[in-house]
Amino acid sequence: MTDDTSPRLSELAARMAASTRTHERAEDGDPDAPVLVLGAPSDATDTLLTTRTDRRAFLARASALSLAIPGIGAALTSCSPKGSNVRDTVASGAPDTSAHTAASGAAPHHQNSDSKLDSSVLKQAPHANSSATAGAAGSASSATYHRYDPALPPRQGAHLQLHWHAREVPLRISDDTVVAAWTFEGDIPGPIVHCQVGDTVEFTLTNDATIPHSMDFHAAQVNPKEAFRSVVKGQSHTFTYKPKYAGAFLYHCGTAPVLMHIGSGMFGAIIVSPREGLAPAKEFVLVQNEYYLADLANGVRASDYPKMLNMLPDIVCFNGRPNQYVKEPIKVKLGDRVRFWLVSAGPSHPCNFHVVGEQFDTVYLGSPPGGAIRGVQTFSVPPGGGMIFELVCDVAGEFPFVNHGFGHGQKGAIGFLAVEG
Ligand SMILES: [Cu+2]
Repeated sequence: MTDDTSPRLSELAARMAASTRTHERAEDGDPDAPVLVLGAPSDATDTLLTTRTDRRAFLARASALSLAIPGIGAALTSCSPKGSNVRDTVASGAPDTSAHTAASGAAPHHQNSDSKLDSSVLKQAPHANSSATAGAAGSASSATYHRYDPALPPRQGAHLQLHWHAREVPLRISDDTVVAAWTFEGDIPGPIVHCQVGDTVEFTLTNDATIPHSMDFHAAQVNPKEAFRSVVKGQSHTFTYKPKYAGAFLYHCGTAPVLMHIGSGMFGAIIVSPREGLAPAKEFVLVQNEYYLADLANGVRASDYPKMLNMLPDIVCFNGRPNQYVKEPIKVKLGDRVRFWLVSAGPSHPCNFHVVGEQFDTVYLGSPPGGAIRGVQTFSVPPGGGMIFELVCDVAGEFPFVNHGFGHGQKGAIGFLAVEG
């Protein structure tokens, strides 16, 4: 949903980024060398990311950018798992597709992308220079658009066993845009998870991608160094938790730089219903995110890390596709109670949620059914947060739901709630 005739914020952002960056050519040298540093402009290096090779090198090493994000590296430095609820595979060959792939007798082999250990893995990897861009470009033309179903799926049992794969895919998010996506399970957002307070969530991540990835569930209370550790290509990692509070929670890849991993598509929602239940309603899940995209190359637009740092997105949208619920509205009946479980994935901006022509009779800031506030016009959900918005459709019509920060609404964070009489 882009307008090619008007000035693009992305171009302005790219110019700003170009004026504030210098690069050190790392593709033939030490993979530990920074590929992005802030400093004085340099004519010789401004073109460094303009070729396919350089973009691939940039993306392949994006996970080694801890130099650009102090603190994150330390937070995610690997350690040996000792918790009884965590286990890993250690095989470094083909991806293990088994849901239970612990190899308890072997030596642990854990990596984080920002650690020296992970850098050495990247150095040894046979496809260390490949990336989402390279993998996605080959089949970009065959990427077909599909609407992301916003309906809250039924609760998936008291003991969820989820085995997901981190994958790099070309993903068509609109008629004219295919992004080089880093994903959970091949889509943006990843699958919607629905459980109840006290259920057991047993989660396994297998990494099919070249660079390390990980999983951070905001619904969990666990030791992040163990549960949320990075997983290198071909390995699997399992952890288990029981959600303590009800709510709409973000999950995301936590591998450094987290900005790059969330910004490239590795996020989604886990909905935790309260044991006591809520009023009957038509229930939908909306996850807002931003895209920061490089220029078109080989049919796809890769993620643009300098743009992410500048926080000027090209697209802001619900459930991964700009304006998708304008094209195909969310339909309900007159008299229905509608419940939106809304999560802001960011990576950097909130969702100021509003329904034009309506008011929320109930908004839960967290842990429904307690703590409800009434008669709300707009409420801001911070990046990394989730809230629940309810309204009763007592008037027929087509009601736009928007990010009322209209710069972001204009970039795609808008849809229609069609109330049919
Ligand atoms: Cu990741």
